[in-house]
Amino acid sequence: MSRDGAIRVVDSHTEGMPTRVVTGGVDTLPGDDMLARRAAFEADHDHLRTFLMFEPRGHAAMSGAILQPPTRPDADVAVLFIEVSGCLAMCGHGTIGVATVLVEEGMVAVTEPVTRVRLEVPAGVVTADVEVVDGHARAVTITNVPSYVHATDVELDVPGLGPLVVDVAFGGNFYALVPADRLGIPLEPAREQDLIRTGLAVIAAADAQVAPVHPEDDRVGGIEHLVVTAPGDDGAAGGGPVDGRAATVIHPGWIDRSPCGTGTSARMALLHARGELALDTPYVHASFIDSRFEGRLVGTTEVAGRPAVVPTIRGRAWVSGRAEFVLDPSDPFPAGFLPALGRAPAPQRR
Ligand code: PYC
Repeated sequence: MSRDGAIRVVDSHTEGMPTRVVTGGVDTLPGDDMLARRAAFEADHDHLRTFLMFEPRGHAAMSGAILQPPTRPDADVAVLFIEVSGCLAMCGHGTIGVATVLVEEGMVAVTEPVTRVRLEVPAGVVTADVEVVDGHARAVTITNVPSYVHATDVELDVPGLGPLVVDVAFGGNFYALVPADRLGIPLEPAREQDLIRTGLAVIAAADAQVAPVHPEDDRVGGIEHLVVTAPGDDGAAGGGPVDGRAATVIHPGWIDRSPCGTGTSARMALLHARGELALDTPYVHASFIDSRFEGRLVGTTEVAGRPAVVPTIRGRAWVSGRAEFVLDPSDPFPAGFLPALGRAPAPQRR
């Protein structure tokens, strides 16, 4: 896997959140499944992630997906999700971005009105039903991995904040969830830095004090995300009514521009467990920039004996560019830098 060869990407954004889809230039990773391949990538190729995600080629809220051949017969394409924070087990906005790119670039057989793509991700297999009109992707509904509540009303001791009660749920990744009014910070873009500062303290406390591990695979665990929630409203500012609002704070320091597909799944699992969201009921979730996903719980199931739900998330992505990334041997920043996240722009090679 050479970084000196060109890496081909198709850039997209899902409801405002980027997915840089790597379509060529990265070899097939070793490993029997996508969690093993994720471990191999983290051990030997993480420089490719920082090369593509960090500045000057990316930015503090960059995220992406590396396409791979599947390891299992029930999937069409495999995906490794990369972002500034690391490699995710699952990513909802990224899945919508990947499915859109596969259709728009003609990388799968496209059928109208719906093209179904089965994607193998580290957390399992998710299906993406792409609504296609005149050859173009108009919206994508993903059926996520089973989601469940890990713990409710956990009292954390958050340094600098004191005791804080949160819930923890799994929606493809583990999420801590807390109402914004409990933090005393409104979900406004102008309060982004306050949300990030406080959110990171809560994430660190939740990760250390709850330390969740998926009961079916201990390679999936830890908390790197916090969904700061707010109730629904009539959408008077435009865009129509919503059932809930959220800002998803992500380690090491950014906020999802989309309503976060896996975070929406975790929130819907929690609402269902509380008797506040019935099956087959649309749940419109708005991000902190007011972009929307429509979630829905389409069934119940079990995860290692725990009650779980099957969420779907419907949203839209747009292709925004096509590029080839190359590394000039004299480029002093082969692994990128990210001052916003404390990764200093010190030259890494001269
Ligand atoms: O949409 O699931 C999501 C997601 C995870 C991290 C950023 N977006």
